[in-house]
Amino acid sequence: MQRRAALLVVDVQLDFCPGGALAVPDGDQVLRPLNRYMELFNLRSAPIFASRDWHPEQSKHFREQGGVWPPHCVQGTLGADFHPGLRLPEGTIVISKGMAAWDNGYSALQGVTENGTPFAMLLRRMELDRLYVGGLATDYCVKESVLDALREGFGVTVLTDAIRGVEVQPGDSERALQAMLTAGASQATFASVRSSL
Ligand code: VGL
Repeated sequence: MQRRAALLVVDVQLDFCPGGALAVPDGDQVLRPLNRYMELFNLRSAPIFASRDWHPEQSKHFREQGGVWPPHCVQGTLGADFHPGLRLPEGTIVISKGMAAWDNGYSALQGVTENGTPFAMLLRRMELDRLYVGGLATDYCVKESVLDALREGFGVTVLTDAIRGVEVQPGDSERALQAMLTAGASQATFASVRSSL
């Protein structure tokens, strides 16, 4: 593997899993593959980032304020917690996004660490040049994070066995994947990542 690769786990929070406020169909199915990826990256001493939607109570992202989504992942609520089945290794760096009332917060690349460091700046500082990306949801936050990372000049590999989509319209996830690939992302599944990392 490229020595400068990292794993980005996008928004595996209770509100995006079955029973949550904005449940992604089969969203919890990403847990098992992502746990394997995290174990692998951890073994290879590659950094692991976990993004989270971290909205204020009032957000233009929410229906009540003119947005399209039911309230979800409000700071400090249970629904904003990472799914308890997600085994985040010690040292995982949490990236919060969507924290301003005007901010949809789709892209993890626009997020910040707990110290307030912009994620993209941190990636450059750590001299990372490729992100392996899985999580929720394929057609929103995964897609926007991947497109943004590509725009910022990072290589991106989409982990197609570790993503699920909201599918507001049937086919949204497949279209999102095609858009990511067209923009320059690669795709991979566990066996090939393990042998190349
Ligand atoms: C997301 C819809 C609304 C996501 C966030 O994490 O993909 N989707 N907000």
